[in-house]
Amino acid sequence: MEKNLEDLKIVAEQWLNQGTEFVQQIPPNQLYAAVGVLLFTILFFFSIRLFRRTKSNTVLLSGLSGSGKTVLFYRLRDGSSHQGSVTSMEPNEGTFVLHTENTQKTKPVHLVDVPGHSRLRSKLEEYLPRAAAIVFIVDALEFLPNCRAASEYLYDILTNASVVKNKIPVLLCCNKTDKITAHTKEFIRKQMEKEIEKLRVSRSAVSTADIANDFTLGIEGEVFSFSHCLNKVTVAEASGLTGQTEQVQEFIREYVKP
Ligand SMILES: Nc1nc2c(ncn2[C@@H]2O[C@H](COP(=O)(O)OP(=O)(O)OP(=O)(O)O)[C@@H](O)[C@H]2O)c(=O)[nH]1
Ligand SMILES: [Mg+2]
Repeated sequence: MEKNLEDLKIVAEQWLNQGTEFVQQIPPNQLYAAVGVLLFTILFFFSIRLFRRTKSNTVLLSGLSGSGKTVLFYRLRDGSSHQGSVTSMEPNEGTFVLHTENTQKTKPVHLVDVPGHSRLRSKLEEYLPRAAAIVFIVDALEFLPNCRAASEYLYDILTNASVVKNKIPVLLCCNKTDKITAHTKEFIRKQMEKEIEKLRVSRSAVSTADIANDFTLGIEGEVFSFSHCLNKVTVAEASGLTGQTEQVQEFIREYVKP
């Protein structure tokens, strides 16, 4: 046993000597280069890990005033049907695990309910650069009178520089589908595409003077469709009031991963 250990020691020493000799033979330049490459690779993998860890978990709830953002916010947080009804004057934010999740595996979501009042819209721009995803809420009951205003708001979001550059996914959420008079998501999608097409034509006519919209939308020469957007736009139905929020939760979970 002891002899074996001695032999092993001798072999190890021989290897060590051979190793040092080999290193001494290499020109110093090559040695520095090799060490440099090694360090660079290690740093590179570390930075990738760091980047992954700091991936945003911010999801924005936006949409016109009265579309149901605040009700949906509390529904996702607590599962309760907190009555909205008063217009929000401040963004409502919170970091929590969606109330239906089992808390062990899932990453908490930083949810921000941005007021829809036109004077408070600028708040949205502060949050857009950090957003991982946007839920754009539309009132499916009172849709037609609000169609133009909602489309304009969505147009501004879809042409915002950070939304386009970061390809932030957008969920077009048709809310209040608990009432039978609510319009279907297909109808809402088509109407909004038509309205955005009109906006696109009228705004490109004044494009050189218009600096508010950073990017042009859709494919030139083709009628606008959400599928032309660089970022993914999906359509869903929900009711914050009665708690049918599965599609919204599914969307959030897709973009806020542990
Ligand atoms: N039927 C029905 N009504 C809803 C639903 N969600 C919200 N509402 C009603 O719509 C109204 C506005 O809801 P809020 O959540 O306050 O709207 P908001 O989007 O936060 O509005 P602002 O804060 O002004 O931007 C309230 O009277 C709610 O009761 C829903 O799913 N179904
Ligand atoms: Mg509100």
